[in-house]
Amino acid sequence: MERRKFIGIGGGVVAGVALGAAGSSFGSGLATGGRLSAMAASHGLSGDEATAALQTAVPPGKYDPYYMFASGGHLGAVQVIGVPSMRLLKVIPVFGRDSFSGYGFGSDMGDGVLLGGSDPAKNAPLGWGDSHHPALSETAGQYDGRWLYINDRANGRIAMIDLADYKTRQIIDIPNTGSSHGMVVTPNSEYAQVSALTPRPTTADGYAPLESYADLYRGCSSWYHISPQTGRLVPEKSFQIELPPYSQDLADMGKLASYGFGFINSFNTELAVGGDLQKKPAPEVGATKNNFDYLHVIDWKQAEKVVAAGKYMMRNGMRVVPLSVAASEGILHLIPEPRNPHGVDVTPDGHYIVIAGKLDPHVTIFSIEKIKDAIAGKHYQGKDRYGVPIIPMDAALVTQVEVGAGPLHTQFDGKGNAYTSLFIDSAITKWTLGPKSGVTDKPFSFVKKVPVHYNIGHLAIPGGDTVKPDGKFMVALNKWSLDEVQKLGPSHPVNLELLDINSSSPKLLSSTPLGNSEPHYAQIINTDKLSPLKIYAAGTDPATMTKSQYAVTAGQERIERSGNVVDVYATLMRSHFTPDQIPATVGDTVRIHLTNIEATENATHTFSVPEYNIQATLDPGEALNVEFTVDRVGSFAFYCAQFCSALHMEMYGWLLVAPKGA
Ligand code: RUQ
Ligand code: CUA
Repeated sequence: MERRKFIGIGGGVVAGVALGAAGSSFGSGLATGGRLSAMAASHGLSGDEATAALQTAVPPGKYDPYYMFASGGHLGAVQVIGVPSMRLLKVIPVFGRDSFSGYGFGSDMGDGVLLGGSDPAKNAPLGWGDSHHPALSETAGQYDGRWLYINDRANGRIAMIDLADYKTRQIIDIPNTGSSHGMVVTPNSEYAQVSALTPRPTTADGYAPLESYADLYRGCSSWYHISPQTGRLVPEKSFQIELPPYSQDLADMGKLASYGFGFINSFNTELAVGGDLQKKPAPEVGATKNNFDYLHVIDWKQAEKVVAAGKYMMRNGMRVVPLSVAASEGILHLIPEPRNPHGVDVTPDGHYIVIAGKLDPHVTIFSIEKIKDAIAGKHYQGKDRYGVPIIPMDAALVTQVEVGAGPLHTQFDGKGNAYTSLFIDSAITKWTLGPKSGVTDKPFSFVKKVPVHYNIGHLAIPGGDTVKPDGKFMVALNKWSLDEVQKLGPSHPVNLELLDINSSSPKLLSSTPLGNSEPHYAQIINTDKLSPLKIYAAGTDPATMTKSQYAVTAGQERIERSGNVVDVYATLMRSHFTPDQIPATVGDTVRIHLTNIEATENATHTFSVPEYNIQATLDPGEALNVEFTVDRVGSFAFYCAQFCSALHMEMYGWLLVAPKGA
């Protein structure tokens, strides 16, 4: 198959002219343009390709100005990628174990977080998740660089990552939610909203035959209160809104003009449940019969009031606003939207709500002013079967823009333009916003379609879903990397394409096949906004970010025995564990309280015990606990797996498990 041709790749001939032009923006270094041209020519690079390489270069000792926080699909992680270099800088384990960071291999931090997100009635702890939509915390509608939230598509969970140390701090298994999809944070991080994807029975045991789908299954929108101090999710201050059993898909929060509202797309207003063996339509057939599905408009400020007034019920420990209350109290309204849409995205000013058609070549644009007028005037076309008022599409509609086949997601550049990804066309369409966004010349018009590689899903612009996008770069997150890589066996990586959108015509800069799982969605933040720790304060327990009661300093190391419990207070420091001998008797419970007493950046050590499946990683200043039963007699050489010093090989000690009575 021939590789697609990208725009901007001209005749394939090195044009000294192009490099000369780039020279003006890259300063004196390119005074040697002749030499660079010769080098580009010897690499077979066109002028555009050579210019693009220079635009994405981050030389040694210099940093990327942006970080992309990308999800990791069924790897269950978050991936941090530098922009424009597109280097993978960090993988933060979230829903799955990770031996490199010692997450889920015996230390209390990872194990505790993973257990917290596992329903004990299920197969605890859950060992994997499908991380989908990362949402950075926001202040006044802009990323503030403090925390990151992400949902687990598979198990209906939500996680919180602290950007002080880039570690997962909390996972919650969301009650009354099977799988989840839409995940988004409100403009001042009041709430993290997660919408369920597949409705779930409201029965006590979570089971109901599909014949009772319409009556017993319900959708769910969860509003998790975020502690303004710690960023933690506080279930006691949170609530859920019961929704009709339409499959609620993506969500976005209103901002500025639409602050206080949330918007969730849906599909399957047909209430199809499959049944192919009984010759009933498969879900994808049954769920695409109607010409329209419903945009759900949620007034979350009103929901807060209704919850405060006690008009909720408790269901599995959560305060739930019943569907009938949501309908009668003005919390929930529906607006018809072209069938089976996918993304819903609110413009930076909050005036327009953009719905990507997926099966329709248009984006459909609603106005918050029109929606508010319709609600105020009770301008309804009726109610759905659950009594939820329906605003006529005409009453909310501003216009539709034809963008191409398979529109999925839209991001904004802060200069009055929108960019919509097209899954089927493998392209991105640039179009203009309308008068309320300051565009009076050719409002809502198609500007151009830019081809990208195969099957783009999401796209990401720095701050592209905030009130202040920084429209310099755009990343296309492509599902396939066919023809971009070779000789890797039958499974191919996903592919990220970086485009320059600073000039009027988007230009491809680089293609980065990523040897990891699918970055489903991503948000890109200016690194100026991030202020992580360099090292932990001495003896910090990362679970609480306070001093661990078990932390010790040099000289305080000891072993205490009481019955068959052995407490070991240990330190790690280049290149030694103290104590370096841990005697025990088979059957003992060993509790090892580890403190990395380094105060040097980057001086990470691990405590790795062979055969016991224990792997704890401790960053400078960190304190962790490892507890296990020594059920095997033997001499086990525990060691540090992180290459930390010239005497790293010597950084080991002995766990001596003697037979009983020895
Ligand atoms: S959705 S590829 Cu899971 Cu973000 Cu549109
Ligand atoms: Cu510490 Cu190697």
